[in-house]
Amino acid sequence: MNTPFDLIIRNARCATAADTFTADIGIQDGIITALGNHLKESLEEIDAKGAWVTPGGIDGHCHFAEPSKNGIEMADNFLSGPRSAACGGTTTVIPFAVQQRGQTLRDAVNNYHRIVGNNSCIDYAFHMILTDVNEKVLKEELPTLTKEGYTSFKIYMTYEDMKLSDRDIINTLAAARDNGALVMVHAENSDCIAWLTERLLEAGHTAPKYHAESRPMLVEREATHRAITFAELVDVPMLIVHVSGREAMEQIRWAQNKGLKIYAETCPQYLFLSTDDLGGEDDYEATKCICSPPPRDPENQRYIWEGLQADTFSIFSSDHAPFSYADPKGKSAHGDKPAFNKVANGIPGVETRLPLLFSYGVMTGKISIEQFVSITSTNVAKMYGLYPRKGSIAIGSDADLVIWDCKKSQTITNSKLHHAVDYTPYEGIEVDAWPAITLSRGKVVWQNGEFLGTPGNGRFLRCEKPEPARPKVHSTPFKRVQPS
Ligand code: DUC
Ligand code: ZN
Ligand code: ZN
Repeated sequence: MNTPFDLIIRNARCATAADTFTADIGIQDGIITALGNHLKESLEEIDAKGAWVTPGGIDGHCHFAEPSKNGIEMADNFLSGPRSAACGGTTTVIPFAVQQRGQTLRDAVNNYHRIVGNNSCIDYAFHMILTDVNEKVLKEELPTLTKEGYTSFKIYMTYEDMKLSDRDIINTLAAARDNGALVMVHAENSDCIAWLTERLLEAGHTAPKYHAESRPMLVEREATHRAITFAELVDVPMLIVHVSGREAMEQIRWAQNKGLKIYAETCPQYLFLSTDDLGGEDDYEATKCICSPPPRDPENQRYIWEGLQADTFSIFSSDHAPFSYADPKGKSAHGDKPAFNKVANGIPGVETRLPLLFSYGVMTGKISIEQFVSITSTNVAKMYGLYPRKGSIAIGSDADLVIWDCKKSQTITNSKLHHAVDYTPYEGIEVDAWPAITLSRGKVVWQNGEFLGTPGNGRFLRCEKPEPARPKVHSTPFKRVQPS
């Protein structure tokens, strides 16, 4: 006999970006085909017993297996990265196909598809990183690739081998506008960083803590404002990625209040790590927390929370950039006491992103569960043209779902994670929520602490044109955050 469903999740306390409701979720062929009470007949059932069920997380900013540079290699490939994501409740990842200077975008994208191979256990799309925006790239390749489903392009304002000139940024924004693509900006002032780095090294300051001194908030604030100015000039929406603190947020709010479509992303490291984690004078193990922009002070952490509460940030991503600590191709590529400017930039976090935010955001009442769903899934799907296939609990959406266990506390420790990195910067932090079950298109990929996914089951997603919701306009001035 044909049953209407392959799977029913019963008694689900569903949370979407808009509301919460209790329902049975009927799934067929990997798609949600019914929401209702007392659904009948299914091949399989899972009783959620009133636990929260959210759309699977979409990590709109993570790096896996980017081609090696200067002998440095990422620890995670497309087996371990998506596996780790799934174990932490993420069901779609959007890593970056990087264009090397002199390379065509087509070559970069084909190369990255080869690297992914048939390995991902969850669905994935690509952003592209643009480093060489010649006429052919902007006039021919970007338009063609946008039509093929690569609709978001990251650009850098720093790093010698990646950064674009102001003129190139303006040209790129204009090409994005003409093709309905989205530009994601890494906003830090390159020359200020170079000038500060030179002086710190001359003074013999090489320890990881000087990484933060070489990239103070003002370098991010200036570049953020400059990028916003270019977007206003060209009249195009833009996303500022990995925003780390108040001064950059102020620029973003200023732009949003002017009615500009400036979107912002923040990441767990700006809530859960601080300059203290970059260690003392001779603490080289603190390379584990070197990322850019760097973690800031506790006051900035509080502003980032405030920005999440006030919807200044549309999305919350991991910026998972996996370099092992003890690996001669990772953080230790320049020995065990590397100068801060030689350390591979980035930290892992694809698996811990959702449990950290659920525990310290939703369970403490700092943000609502609807906000949690928005910034970790729904808004990400809208930002990158994957909505409503992804990012919702709705009839017709893919059955990418997380059933949450909020009943037991656990301590984050690297040995329990599923990435290939030899550490987590969040070691020792207690969390009160973790996915009990993660489903990717109706198939269980994580349950009872066990990875059950199948490499190769993940599909490549062609993104439609981005359609982010308008940023919120703040009628009240920036709220002063009190020290806690
Ligand atoms: N920017 C990123 O987005 N990720 C890792 C390092 C960096 O600078
Ligand atoms: Zn960046
Ligand atoms: Zn990144």
